[in-house]
Amino acid sequence: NQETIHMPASTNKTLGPCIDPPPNLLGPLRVEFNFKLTLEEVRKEISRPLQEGGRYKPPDCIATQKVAIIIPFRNRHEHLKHWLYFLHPILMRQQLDYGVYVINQDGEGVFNRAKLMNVGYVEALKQYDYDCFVFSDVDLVPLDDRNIYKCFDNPRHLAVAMDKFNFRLPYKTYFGGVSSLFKNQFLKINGFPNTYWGWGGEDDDIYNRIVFRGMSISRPDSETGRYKMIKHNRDLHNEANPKNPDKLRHTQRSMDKDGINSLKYTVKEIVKDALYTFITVDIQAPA
Ligand code: UDH
Ligand code: NGS
Repeated sequence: NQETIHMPASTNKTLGPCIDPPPNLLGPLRVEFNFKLTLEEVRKEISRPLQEGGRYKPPDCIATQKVAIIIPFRNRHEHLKHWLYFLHPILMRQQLDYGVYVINQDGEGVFNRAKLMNVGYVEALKQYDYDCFVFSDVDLVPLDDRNIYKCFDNPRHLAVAMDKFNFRLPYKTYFGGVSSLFKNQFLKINGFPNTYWGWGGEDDDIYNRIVFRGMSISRPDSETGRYKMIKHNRDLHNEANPKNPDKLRHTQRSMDKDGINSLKYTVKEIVKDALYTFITVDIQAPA
């Protein structure tokens, strides 16, 4: 004698945890960078499920991680528009509880990618209790949505098969492009170096830090980890710095004093767009 209890779905408000893998992924994606939409049109098309500042939570399950996506930035608005257009739908399908933080270097001084990413870590934590940090160049779009923008048991390198490297790693210890670290993994390596001005080497320094702290690198396979890069010329004020390669010989010694514990900057402005939080910072760049 069985009793059936009928409960209308709408009254059952308790959400369960999101399941792994997310059920609505598409796998390989078609990505072309030639669309003519304006940023306003991109906003109209994709901002509806988002909260102000480019924040999202899956509506029907509880995500297991809170993910801050940090983009080091200056003067790449066209790339940012494409990144937002392609990434938001992917991140939503991945059922992430996430926010997008664009860290914009103020002024015309020498660019510093790793220092901007440190700033992103600190500023994102002021907004929400994030436990995972994904660091992404503005010009990289994944070609497979099974490459999940979350954190793993070891620091993760996500951009393992970029088109510009013929869909392979350029070298075994490459850690550039897109990576993710749990908060505790990031703190274990004292964050990223602040002293790599200009182009080159800061990603190798981060790799060294991870190894020196006894961790290894987690990676997707080379099918899942495919990326397309938006083609561009070298930026102004981000020349290859010939001093940077040499600094890599000293990571083990320098990492305890150059990192999140020595970070100094000032916030000039925080703007919450529908699709992202845009934080302009003075990082005391040399002229
Ligand atoms: N970035 C900016 N603005 C800059 C410099 C760098 O936003 O002025 C950010 C952006 O997120 C970019 C990332 O830093 O994706 C990495 O910088 P990068 O794109 O300059 O590095 P990459 O190795 O290119 O991709 C180096 C120059 C390649 C010239 C190739 C000419 N065909
Ligand atoms: C290495 C750089 C890395 C860089 C990688 C790929 O030589 O920062 O090339 O560069 N290391 C040093 O300069 C010490 S790329 O082919 O994308 O221009 O990420």
